[in-house]
Amino acid sequence: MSYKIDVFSTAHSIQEEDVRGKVIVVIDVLRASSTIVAALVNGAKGVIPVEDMEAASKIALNLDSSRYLLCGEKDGKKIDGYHLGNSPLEYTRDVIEEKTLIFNTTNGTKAITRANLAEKIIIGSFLNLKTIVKELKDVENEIILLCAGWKNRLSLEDNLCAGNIIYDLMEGTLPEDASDGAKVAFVLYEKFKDNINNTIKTSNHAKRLKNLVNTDDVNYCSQLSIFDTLPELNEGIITDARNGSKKQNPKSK
Ligand code: 3SL
Repeated sequence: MSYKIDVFSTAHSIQEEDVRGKVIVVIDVLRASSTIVAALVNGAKGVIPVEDMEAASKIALNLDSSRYLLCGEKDGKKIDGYHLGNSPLEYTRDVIEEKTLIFNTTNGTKAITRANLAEKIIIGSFLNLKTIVKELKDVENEIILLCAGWKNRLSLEDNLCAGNIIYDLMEGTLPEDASDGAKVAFVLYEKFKDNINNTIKTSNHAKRLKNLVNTDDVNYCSQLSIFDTLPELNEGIITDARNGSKKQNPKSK
């Protein structure tokens, strides 16, 4: 089975014309996509990704304050006045169950909002990788793996995750005519596939986080396919598509 698949390495590298009609998987391993997965696993009603604090405040104004939480980070740190930061470990059931989370992060939620005009947007991470691959198996449209990166620079862990998705989707063989982005991610994954956790630990972003949080976040986000959540953005809110909101794949094989 062959797929048309490309990889963008930063949130800012993608333009409107790159996403139209495509199926987009947004990947921000450290930590936005992993946190979205954890939030849905632990019963959040939905996650509203926003580009910045202004957009977050506007949405909050129209919601009943007992039903939402303001969540996210700036430069890795919880934003002043927000309920939660961006550690997946904060998103425990007792805190977030049945809440709508307004989620604002430096790169991850920007990547999601930039993909807005895509045919379908799903959120990928190592935590739900197998489910993402299963979902992509049925896709006929072009697939874009949109890595969030960090402030317009490539992040190793996002590209590694993209490579893992491609590797599993293509069953370990990449066709010669694959895009450059797919080839780079695939080869990266092939090189490091037996040592994902340690490879992520050596990434720039993991080092950056080390000064802000302990290594538990990195260890948590490196776990492979422990959840079968399928976060999908529909009408501005991300929910688990397995719970009934699932849109048909635009063109299924
Ligand atoms: O950039 C982002 O969206 C975040 O995931 C970055 S951090 O892990 O919270 O620093």
